[in-house]
Amino acid sequence: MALRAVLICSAFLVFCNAVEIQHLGGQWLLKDESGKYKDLKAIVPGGIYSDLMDNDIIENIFYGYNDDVTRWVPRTNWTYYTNFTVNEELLNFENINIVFEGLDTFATIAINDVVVGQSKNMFVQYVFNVKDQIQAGNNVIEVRFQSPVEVAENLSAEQNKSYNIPVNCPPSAYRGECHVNMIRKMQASYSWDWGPSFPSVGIWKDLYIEAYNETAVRYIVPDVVQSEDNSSWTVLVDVYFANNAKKVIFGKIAFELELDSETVTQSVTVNLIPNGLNEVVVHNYSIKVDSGLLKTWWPNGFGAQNLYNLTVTYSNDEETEKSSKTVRIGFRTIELVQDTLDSGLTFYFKVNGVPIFMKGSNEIPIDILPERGQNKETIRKLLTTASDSHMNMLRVWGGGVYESDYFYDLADELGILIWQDFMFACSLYPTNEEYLNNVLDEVRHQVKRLSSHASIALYSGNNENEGALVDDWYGVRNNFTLFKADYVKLYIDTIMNEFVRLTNNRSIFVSSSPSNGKETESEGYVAAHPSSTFYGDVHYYNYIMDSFNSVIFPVPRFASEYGYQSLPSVNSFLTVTNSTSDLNINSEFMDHRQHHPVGNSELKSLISHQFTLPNENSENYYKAFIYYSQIVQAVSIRVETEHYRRYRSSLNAGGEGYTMGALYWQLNDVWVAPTWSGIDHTGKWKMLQYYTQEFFAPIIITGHINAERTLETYIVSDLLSPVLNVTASIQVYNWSSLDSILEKKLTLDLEAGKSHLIDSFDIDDFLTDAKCGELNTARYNCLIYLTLYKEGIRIAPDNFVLPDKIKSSRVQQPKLQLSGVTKQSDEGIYEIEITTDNIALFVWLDTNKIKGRFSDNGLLQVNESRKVYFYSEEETTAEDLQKDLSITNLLDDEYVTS
Ligand code: BMA
Repeated sequence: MALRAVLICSAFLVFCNAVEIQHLGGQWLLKDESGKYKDLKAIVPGGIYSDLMDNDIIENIFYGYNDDVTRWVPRTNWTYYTNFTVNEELLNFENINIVFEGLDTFATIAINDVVVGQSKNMFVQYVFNVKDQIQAGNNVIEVRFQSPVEVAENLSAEQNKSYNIPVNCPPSAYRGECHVNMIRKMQASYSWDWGPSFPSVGIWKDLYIEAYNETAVRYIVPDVVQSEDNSSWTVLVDVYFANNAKKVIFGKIAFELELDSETVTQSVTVNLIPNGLNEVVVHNYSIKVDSGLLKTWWPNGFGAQNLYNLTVTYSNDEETEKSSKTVRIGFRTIELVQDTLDSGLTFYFKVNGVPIFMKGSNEIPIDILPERGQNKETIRKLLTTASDSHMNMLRVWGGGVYESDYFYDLADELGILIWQDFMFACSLYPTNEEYLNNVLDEVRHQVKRLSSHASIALYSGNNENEGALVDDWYGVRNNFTLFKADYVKLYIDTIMNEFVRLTNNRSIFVSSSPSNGKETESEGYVAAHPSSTFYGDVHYYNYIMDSFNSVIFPVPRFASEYGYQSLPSVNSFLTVTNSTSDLNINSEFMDHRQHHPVGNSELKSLISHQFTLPNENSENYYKAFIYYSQIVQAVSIRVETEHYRRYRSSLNAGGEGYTMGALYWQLNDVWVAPTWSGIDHTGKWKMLQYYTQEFFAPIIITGHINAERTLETYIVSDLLSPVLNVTASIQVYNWSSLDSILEKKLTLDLEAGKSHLIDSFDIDDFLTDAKCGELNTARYNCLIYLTLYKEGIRIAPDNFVLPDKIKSSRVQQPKLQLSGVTKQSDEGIYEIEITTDNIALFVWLDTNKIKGRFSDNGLLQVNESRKVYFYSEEETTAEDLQKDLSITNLLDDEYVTS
């Protein structure tokens, strides 16, 4: 165990200048209640599954059917224990606490066999006074966890004495545990439609002893406000302090704000006593700074992410004790604009006064095991992928966890705005006093912890719970009044009111996602149609209709969720099974991993709209299915996202439009399985993630065929300035040739932040004129290809429109080749040349062993030669890479076997 004191206050020192912190993490021991397991090695912070895997008591839980095999783990009561020593000096402090940054979830903490505290919420920071229990020399600490599965069952039985609160158990396809809505723990840890059931227990974040005489700075909650004439900013700071035994804190607080070339320093003398909520706080301390001393913070793609340190230091009257904390702040304004339209209200974000279209995705927990969700490398990889893919917003979805400080720090640095849900999802929830007080503790800790981050744009009360109530997902219509009252009690009276008390900022809180925003409020917080396209945000899923056809998609103000499933690649699956027969969509294994009820048959039906699947008995069926599933996902989300982007500047005849956000479902994965993710659990990009880089590009050229068979071509620019004199080209290719047969060129100016309809014409007439064939068959023979250039430089990704379904189109088999691999740089970049003798569709490059990713993938190749780059994550050579590479396309023999 690491015994580290930050600064030891010694009796020999005149000035004891720090609160003493003694970390208790490191090597601990673990036992179960029955005595079967004892003195197992455990790592703290950590969690039960990681420790049991390390001790070889369970196998890799992510492999095979091990989620089923390990169901006993969370049904057992586990105890973590260790010894630690403290020195005499520490005991001299007037206040000695043990602080747990995260306990998952139901723990009783004993020091030297005396119970010092209990926990019941994994999202709360627990501080227990241990002054009377701790002794000089050796101490024993035990953290005794109760089975969360049993606690949830007991709480549900208790609740049922008054009335039942669904969801009780998840659908059987989830293979999960019941009653997670009774407890404050990662809701998805009991299973989800994309994830396994691993209800962990453990000390999942840091723990330490802290000792001080007066106080310690706990939280800094700044609010950054710009003056009306933009000439200055005021930072209004709330500082929260640790309580002390005397209940009075005297001293001085110094504020230090490090700007570009100078540091603003101010201080105030305080005399504080806890308020009625047992908080010690200095409210609204104001620091005014001239705008010339700093640069504003911008979201990714709009400017730099300038961040500044704000340090708050407490010192007691005699200056013998000090406690400091630093947060990084950004100077930016964020407004959620809900202005009146003829029908409904707008719903968009203005950052620094500029309307910004939000492009991004929904983040599910970094890992299903919360301790592994702290892994900085995983977080960095995920968030840099998001920023490299032009994302400017991620939604931290309400069934997971409030992520780590590192996650939000990186979001600040990368300019990724965060839509932060409170952790309630797809269920009804209790509202008894104990439960609500528990939620209040959570809101207080999390809002104070997160609010300094420049990236946080919006908080939402829950995921889909308003919709679930109104659309009666759980069959409670007869009790609607009761559950509506409960809904308001939890999300409005408790969460929202506390949020507003802490932040004084009602405007960045919506009660649910989806919701109708202000309209929901005026309907008493449970609107008649929470998914209305005229207000707020919308979640939209359609697994029935042909998803390559944009006319099926709604026209909302803001699309905060939409998605399609696909399967991870063959190699990713082979990390969790060694049998390729398991990879067949009809296998028992695939059924086990597919948690979305009827998901596999929906996948088949979505694929069959566009493709003819190979014979189910052919040996390559599983490969074809995996590949087709990724194409369908990538193209569908491209079509849907471009549809939303096209609507940023216009309304349709029904008054729908001014769409200002597209966050697809879902960014990442927690196991290898059929899910909605763009990045699989091994970190490998599916075709979708490659497409994301293109459909979220700052400028896109995009076309679609509407219900009247009119081809409409648009250019959408998110840029803050106009782009003059660009050349758009609409070309027609016959499927049988690399030479375009018609080209229509348009020269135009692009306005800033606007979607422009640049041309529209009857697609069948156009293709007939291009000599693709007779009026009623021309669409099978040709393809539309779109490019956008300025002064000879491509300024938007090339794009295409399919005039008909792929299975009806006369796509020809190309001779596709990997013609060469050359090393480009010592940073592991390799250039790959691909040649073809005909148009090649969905060209997919893959490596067998070497880890890395390509610059582009899933390509439509209309040129004889094309260059793609490989960014290797490991040492290799051009020769080895060439041997390891594979290339495939839609009409590869592997996929056309019958
Ligand atoms: C949404 C989400 C999740 C779910 C996803 C896919 O509704 O909020 O609950 O995983 O759909 O079904």
